Amino acid sequence: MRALLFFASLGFVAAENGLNGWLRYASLPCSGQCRSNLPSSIVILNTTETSPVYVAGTELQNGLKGVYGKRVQVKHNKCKASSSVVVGTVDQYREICGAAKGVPELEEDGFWLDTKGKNVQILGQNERGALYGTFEYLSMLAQGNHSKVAYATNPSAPIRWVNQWDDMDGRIERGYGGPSIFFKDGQVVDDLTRVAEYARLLASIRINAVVINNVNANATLLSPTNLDGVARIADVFRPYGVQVGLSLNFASPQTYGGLSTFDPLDASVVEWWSKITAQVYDRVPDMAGYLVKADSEGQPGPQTYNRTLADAANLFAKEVQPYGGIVMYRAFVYNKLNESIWTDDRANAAVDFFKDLDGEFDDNVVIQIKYGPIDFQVREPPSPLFANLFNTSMAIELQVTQEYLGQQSHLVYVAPIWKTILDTDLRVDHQPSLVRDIVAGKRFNRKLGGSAAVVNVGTNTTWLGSHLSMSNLYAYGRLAWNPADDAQDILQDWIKLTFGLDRKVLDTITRMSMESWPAYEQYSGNLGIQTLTDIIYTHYGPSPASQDNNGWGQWTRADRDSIGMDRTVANGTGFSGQYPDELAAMYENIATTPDNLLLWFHHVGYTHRLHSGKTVIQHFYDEHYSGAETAQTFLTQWESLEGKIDTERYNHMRHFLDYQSGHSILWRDAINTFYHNLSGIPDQAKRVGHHPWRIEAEDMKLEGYKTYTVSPFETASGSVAIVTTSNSTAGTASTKINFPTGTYDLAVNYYDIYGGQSEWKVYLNNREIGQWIGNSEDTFSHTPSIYLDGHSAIRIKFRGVKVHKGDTLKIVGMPNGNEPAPLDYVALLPAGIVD
Ligand code: GCW
Repeated sequence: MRALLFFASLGFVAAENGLNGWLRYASLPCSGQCRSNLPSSIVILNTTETSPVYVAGTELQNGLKGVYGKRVQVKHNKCKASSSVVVGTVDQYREICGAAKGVPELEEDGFWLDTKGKNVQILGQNERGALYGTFEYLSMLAQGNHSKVAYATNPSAPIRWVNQWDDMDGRIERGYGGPSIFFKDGQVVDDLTRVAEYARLLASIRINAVVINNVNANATLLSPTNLDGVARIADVFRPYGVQVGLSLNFASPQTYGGLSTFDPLDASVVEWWSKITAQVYDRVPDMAGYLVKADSEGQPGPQTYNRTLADAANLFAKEVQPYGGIVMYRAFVYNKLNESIWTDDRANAAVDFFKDLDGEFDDNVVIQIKYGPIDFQVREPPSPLFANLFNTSMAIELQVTQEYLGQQSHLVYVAPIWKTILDTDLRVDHQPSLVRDIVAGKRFNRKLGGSAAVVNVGTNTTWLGSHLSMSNLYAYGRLAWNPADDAQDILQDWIKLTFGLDRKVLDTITRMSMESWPAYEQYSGNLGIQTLTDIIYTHYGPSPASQDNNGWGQWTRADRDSIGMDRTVANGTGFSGQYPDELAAMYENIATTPDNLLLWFHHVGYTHRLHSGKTVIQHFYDEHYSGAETAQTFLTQWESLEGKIDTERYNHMRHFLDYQSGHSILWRDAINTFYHNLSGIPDQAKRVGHHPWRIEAEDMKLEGYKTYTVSPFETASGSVAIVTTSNSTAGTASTKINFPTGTYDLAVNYYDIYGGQSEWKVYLNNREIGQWIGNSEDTFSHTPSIYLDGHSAIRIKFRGVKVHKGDTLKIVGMPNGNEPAPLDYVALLPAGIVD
């Protein structure tokens, strides 16, 4: 008996690999009233196995069995008097069961959920809605919520899409969860099991379409064999109510079709696209539409022929229109610029390119606009294009994949960023004009509108690369349906579904997640300066200098005295004037610009005083310390959940959060060192450049190791690291410890580069106290680097090491492949010190 109880109490922490995401249907206790509330049969009003309503029945059966251990029969097309759950469309219900009393008029994809009556009623406006309602009901049950409710809910907007940036070779651009679930070696994969599982996750958050290939599109997707593959993919998504869309390469008629031109107004080009479109719809009659990135970042477009972006969009719009398809045309169009021209500004591009075309797009064209004017940065104001198109449909583009936000190796709950954008009132014509109402089509009376998020799930069982990053996908779906929802409420539903109902688990993950974006902003780029990452290479670790002196236009214009983009009308790029009057006036003036966007809009001296009273430079220093300090607590907060979360997911996240705690220190030091060096202004708190508990590797006694000057310099402590002198024999770095006798955490900063897996061992007086392998390219999600830099820098920690003054510390590094066992420094940290 005791043994049984023991196992029963452990039941909820059985190992899990993340594959089921938030749809785990983990077992919950249920007796008495709870049991009698459970339906004893499921009535499904459609017998076609590939229909969403049928799928809903199977899902309900699995859910009731998983959560409450109750096996329930599915009955088709037989309305029962009581104690059943009925799923179908309102029309099916009327036809088979009679009047649908009390059910209000529903909008497309909307549903009615009633748990008050004798039967639970889940009725959709269409089949998709019925499936959404089923997932809603199951979400309640899985959260132990048995309340009696009766309500209808409708989507805020018809477009609730996801984009995948999957390449035909199976790689995913900016994907951190492994290779594609769709493509491999130029073709659609045979086994679509993971596609079905993705479809299920998407349906549960009410996503109605997925664009399966990269916007940097490869025309070979249009080959007959690959279109057959697309048809197979669409067949897998269809039962879940998810339509498939395709990204197009604008030059396809020429590069793939063999025509001499891809001019959108040329008759042969139009005809070519007609044929292709017919071939697509022949195989996928409900294809959602096309997504087009053109004239951007090297992608071909209409500008080659001096045609407008509207000419291009309308070409496709006319092709898909007879089939009911739409064209998502991306506003991410910009040219390379010259930084020495003070008035040049990439942020201006979208409005410059699109404003004058307002009203020229066909009705089934939707302009897909990234939330900010640059590119998914840690802080941006909303794109002013939202306030400049009145006769054109729009959708907001968000990014679930954390390209500029730690690439899933850092915990960053992104929904609060999206909320700051969606909830901004742009005051068009001095009237309330929330971004969320504009993109939903409500503000300017557009039928189409909504959102698209770049998701980039891969074949990893965590989908995105890390378990906690799945909150971002879940939140995206919830906000696409109702952008007025609260980011923390959404998060908490996700936590309960993903990790169970334990109060401490809920409170802890809530706190960590809600603190995560603010902390990341603090250590990666504050005051609106953007994510100070390496924009030329991996977009991951720190490299503030990479922003400037190139044509990409993500400039900071930092010099020794001052920093920031002057985007004023009076003296700068004029960007602030792209907003409606009230916002334009606010951003034009330093005094009324919020501190968190100061350097986005203004170029100021490092000693300029913020509203907070601090100087810009001191604010930088302080924020970086504060953000990194918060990131240390993510690890300890998570560790407080040991035993409350299954071992597999617990260990995985512990590994990631441990890494983040170290990498946040790297960020802190790199950014602070960089601006300290540039400005020459000391940190009032004397932290920057002072590391009393560190021993630099280059100061140790080296055998088989040599010094190496790291670039960018700020990504090594003291700008120098050490590497082995040969790529096949071990190097040794040793030193006598001069710190007081005591117990320390020993931190070692090293570099783990792509192309080798070195091994390091640490000894204290010849006693081994720890070892590790440079295999982070296999164990973490972010893009690896082949250099010693801010991406490859890692900190590993050995806790509670007893040290006597005068002990000898020795690190032996065995190089492997291209990786010369690099070391930066060692820190001996007394309790409570983060150096
Ligand atoms: O920021 C850039 C990304 C590119 C991406 C592009 C886009 C798909 O770094 O990888 O290309 O945005 O959104 O088109």
